[in-house]
Amino acid sequence: MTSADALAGTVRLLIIGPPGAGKGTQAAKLAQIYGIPAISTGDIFRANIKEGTELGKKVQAIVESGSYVPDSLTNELVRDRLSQPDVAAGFLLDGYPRTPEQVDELDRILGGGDAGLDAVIQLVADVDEVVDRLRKRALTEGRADDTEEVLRHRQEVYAEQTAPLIDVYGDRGLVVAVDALGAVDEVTERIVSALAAR
Ligand code: B4P
Repeated sequence: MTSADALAGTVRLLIIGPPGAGKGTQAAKLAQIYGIPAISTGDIFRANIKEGTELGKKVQAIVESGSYVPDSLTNELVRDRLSQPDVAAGFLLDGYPRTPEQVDELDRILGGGDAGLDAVIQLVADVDEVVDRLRKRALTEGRADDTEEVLRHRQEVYAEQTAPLIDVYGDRGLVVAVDALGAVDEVTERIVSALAAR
């Protein structure tokens, strides 16, 4: 049985964790394994900034400061993305929802019941480790929001606004917590096994 067979049918996943936990890294691998698109709001914002679109101009300063883009802009973007035909067999959300208002909006978009999320993958990682990863990325990719001061701010914003969502999804019985430390492939294997065991 393949990993995708283990999750037969439509697969709607969310990956959540502090900045630097490896969400984007794991999302790309899981999308390939399950044959579903990974939807990263961070990537969509960065692509718009790079292309100089209207949206990109609106969000550039916010993203580069490490704060969250207003829910109104983010929700509209995700609503539109989840109306595209390629999500029919499922999707993996990376970095959305990040606030309680975004959770409510996602519930509205998915319509609840059987069409809701199947599982929420929580990447668990120590702050020192993730800050170290992001410092390394600052050197290799030069991302504008990976500077020391912005990194600290992003960790704080995550702790205040996004960490509480784990309890919200925990109460729904959806959270699968996975240790995010170790080699990239090991972490992927842990996630796939944990999802198959549900
Ligand atoms: P994101 O793009 O989601 O940024 P992030 O939290 O840092 O996650 P990222 O995917 O980059 O890091 P990852 O852990 O994969 O968001 C950026 C900004 O966009 C936000 O600050 C905000 O302004 C805005 N935004 C996005 N979504 C929003 C929303 N819903 N609402 C409002 N605003 C929103 O990887 C980090 C590094 O670790 C990588 O360099 C990787 O190579 C490395 N790594 C990964 N796994 C590893 C492993 N196992 N071992 C060693 N290194 C590893």
